[in-house]
Amino acid sequence: MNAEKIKDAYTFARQQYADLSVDTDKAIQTLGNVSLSLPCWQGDDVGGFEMSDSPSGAGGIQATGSYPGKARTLEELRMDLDKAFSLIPGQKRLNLHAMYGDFGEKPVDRNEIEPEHYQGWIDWAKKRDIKLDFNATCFSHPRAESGFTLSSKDKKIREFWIEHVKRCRAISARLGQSLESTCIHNLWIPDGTKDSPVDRWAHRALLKEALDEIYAEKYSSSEMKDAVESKLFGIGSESFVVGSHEFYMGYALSKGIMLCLDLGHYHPTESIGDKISAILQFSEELLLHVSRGVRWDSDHVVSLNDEVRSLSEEIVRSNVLERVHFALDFFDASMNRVGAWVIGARATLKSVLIALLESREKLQEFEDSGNTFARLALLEELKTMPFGAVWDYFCLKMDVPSGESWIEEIERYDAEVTRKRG
Ligand code: RNT
Ligand code: ZN
Repeated sequence: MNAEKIKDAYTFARQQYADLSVDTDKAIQTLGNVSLSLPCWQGDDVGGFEMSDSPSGAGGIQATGSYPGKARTLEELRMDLDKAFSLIPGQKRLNLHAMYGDFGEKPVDRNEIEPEHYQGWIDWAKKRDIKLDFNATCFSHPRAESGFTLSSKDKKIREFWIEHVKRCRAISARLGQSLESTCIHNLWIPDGTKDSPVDRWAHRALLKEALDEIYAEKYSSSEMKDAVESKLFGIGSESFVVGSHEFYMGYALSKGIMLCLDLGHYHPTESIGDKISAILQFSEELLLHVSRGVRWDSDHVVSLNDEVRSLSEEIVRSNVLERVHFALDFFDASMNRVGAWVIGARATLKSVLIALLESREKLQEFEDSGNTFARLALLEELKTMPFGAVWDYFCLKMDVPSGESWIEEIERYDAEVTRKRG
């Protein structure tokens, strides 16, 4: 579609929304300030660039599929990210994992990483006005093989991982300081067991103790903020996960740090949207891992489904857009990896836009007067309003392709770049 047609369609849509007292210009402006943190690990199947051959798979972190062309080096990963970012509207953030440092030719173990190993990322990000977030990597490592890291009964193993996470927090502070944007450090550990243990208590007590040691060091919130991510189960940790939702909810609230809710980490019928207005009564901020759970996999590429829509609706309706941090979390090795980033990011942003285009005043009126029929009827009508025209206009304004025109850009990149990697 050419620019003129996009503008015409937008003019028409703007009027339709205005009739319902919705200001589309304002929605677009708000959407332009939303930033999503893109998962670097989607670019190479959660491989990382360490010089050692580490086992993968702990806690369900295993990408499946063999689509050709994954990034094999830092340079290739950055190049792929440049391509993805060029097709995603809005503010740019990248979520790094510790194993993606620039380690040169020698092995650097997880308890030896330094801020210097991420200087290349800082330089790269600065040039592009991209902000960075960070994650400790407590999996795909011989010392995670037992299924326990921070909650291991082996003191040496525990200390090794405590040291790693402490360093990750210091690195996060450096990233935030250098790029003048608070870096969110998220902690997810794979700890758990396949079968039911008789001693859940000891592992949780050990995890609590380890976390206390890790978070004892304070950093300025303008440099970094902490989040902890729970999980219901993983492959190989079906019966017991040490860092469960209750565990981390208690921990985060008692320490004043953020909870991270991953959409794939709950019971399938549990609504993550519903949790927003509950948790944020007690916590200042929240980190989200926008993902798509399918059966036992919690990390399919995000699509604009009911879960994601209700999540964004609840965030907008609760008026907490500024207190919520969106990160995407998925890894799919069965399709073009760069395209997967773009699909997930555009889907998430669309969900926010749809929520911003809700006819809030009218719905509230109906609800307050007990008119549940009219509330449901209007919600149903809103579903077929022309939000696509608003989205296309937003993309045009942000100078990224609208509609489906970006698909061929990915196909071209696939043929000309990634497929040639062999
Ligand atoms: C795992 C968690 C975690 C990871 C990333 C790679 O179940 O969701 O967030 O996906 O850290
Ligand atoms: Zn996650």
